[in-house]
Amino acid sequence: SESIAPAVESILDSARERDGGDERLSVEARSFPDAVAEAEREGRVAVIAEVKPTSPTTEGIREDDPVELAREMVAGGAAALSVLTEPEHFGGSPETLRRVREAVDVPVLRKDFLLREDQLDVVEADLVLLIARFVDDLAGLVEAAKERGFQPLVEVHTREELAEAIEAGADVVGINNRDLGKLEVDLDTFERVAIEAPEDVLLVAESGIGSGENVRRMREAGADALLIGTAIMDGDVRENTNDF
Ligand code: IGP
Repeated sequence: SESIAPAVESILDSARERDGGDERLSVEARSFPDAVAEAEREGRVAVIAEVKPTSPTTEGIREDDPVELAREMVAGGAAALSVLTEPEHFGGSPETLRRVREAVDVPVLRKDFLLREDQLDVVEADLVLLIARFVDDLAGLVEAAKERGFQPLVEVHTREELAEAIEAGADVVGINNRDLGKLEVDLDTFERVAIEAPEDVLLVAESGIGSGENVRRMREAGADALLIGTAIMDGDVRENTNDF
């Protein structure tokens, strides 16, 4: 198989070690498709704003209070939030997600490297990220997520992975512009992969979006929603997530 960046290997090593929950969760998820439709009705681009204290491609740790940030993001027009729960490489935690979800009323995505069913049972969220490249039994994990009430957001980077995601029953697909092999961002990725997506799938453009030009480009290529971390965390567009 293709090579994976050492940083990502290290993330996966710790993800395999991470405990699951003892008890199967049952969540009442806030509807992501409804949140996207509402944004559209109100003439806003549906932005999933990400609370990401750090990452393997970020220098230093952002000290902002995640709950404060989350409130600002929603006040600024974010249709949904994404909260990192990976502790060792992204500075996240399940507790942060719990506090953020309590403080806002938009859908919240759990951003992590979930590999097993029991790892779904760690904290309630509305959406859970499942990365096609890393999950062995994707259809099984999609099903397990749905059984608990989560809306799975299946992340892909290639056309082959998109086909796998659809086959596995994904209704929401994130196309990651960042290659987890080289850790490089290329917005062509979304354009290349999105043309293969069935009409009824909700498409999220992920990573590397930091300008109005980038937003327009992803929208034109068929993005229903945009996942934006760095540009918002660095304050470029925090006050108004739609004002690039
Ligand atoms: C956000 P950016 O370039 O706006 O900060 O990207 C998001 O797409 C990125 O954080 C991400 C990610 C992931 C993080 C995409 N897929 C999987 C951790 C795990």
